Amino acid sequence: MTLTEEQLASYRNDGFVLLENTFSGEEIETLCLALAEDQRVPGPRLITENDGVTPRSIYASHTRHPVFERLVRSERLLGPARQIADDDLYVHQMKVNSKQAFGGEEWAWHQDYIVWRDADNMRAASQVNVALFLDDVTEFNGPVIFLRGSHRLGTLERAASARDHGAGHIDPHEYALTPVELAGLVKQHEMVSPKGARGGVLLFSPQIVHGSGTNVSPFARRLLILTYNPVSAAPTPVGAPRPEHLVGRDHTPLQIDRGRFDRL
Ligand code: 6CS
Ligand code: FE
Repeated sequence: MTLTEEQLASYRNDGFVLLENTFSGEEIETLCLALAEDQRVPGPRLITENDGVTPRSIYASHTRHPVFERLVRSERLLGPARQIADDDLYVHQMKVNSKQAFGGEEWAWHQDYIVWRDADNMRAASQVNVALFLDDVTEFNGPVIFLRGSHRLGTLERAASARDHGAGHIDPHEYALTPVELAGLVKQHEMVSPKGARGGVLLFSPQIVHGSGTNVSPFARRLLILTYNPVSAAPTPVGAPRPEHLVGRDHTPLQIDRGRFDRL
């Protein structure tokens, strides 16, 4: 799996690129079974919706389940990320954001890097986000919306109060852009939501402005998001680091795995 010059140019210019039909339906089934098992065990890594029970996010499944441990090394995810970063990578963070049918809640407009900078002392926006569609993504089930090219604006600073966070997962609403900011940004950066069948892979910049709406459709939208970071750019925490399920501590360079996930 090698990105073409056009795909690399899209990532650099737009801040994202979609690679359709990268994993088969059987492979996605395998991953979803593993996800269901992992989600059954409660713990701080499992974030719920406001009802307190419905899964919203689960972090670091690759540290608990062999299928995900292999997935983060998959040539189809790690390969393109290494091409973009041009460096050895480790997993900074892995999560599955599950937007349930009939009510999976929104993710406020935000950039990712500023959160890791403030919470984890990440010194550069050198990460590559690699998202895998575990469900078909349509205009109906709350797709991620990007502001095309907004990663080139760099870090959009937030008010100091936004940094007043605890030691856990930080929901984007704590770092949300204001309506006035958004209204200004969309004049230069059009809204676009990459959609496609389950098994698609979406690479996106840690600096791109993104958000997503409520899922009012009868179809779930589970999105696995891996954040790779160059080994040479691993952060050194100031004070107590956040828990390991949020900030990967294993900085060993990942080796490519060319295997598939349909036969275990
Ligand atoms: O707490 C975190 O690390 C997560 N929070 C946000 C808003 N973005 C990055 C990351 O997934
Ligand atoms: Fe995000």
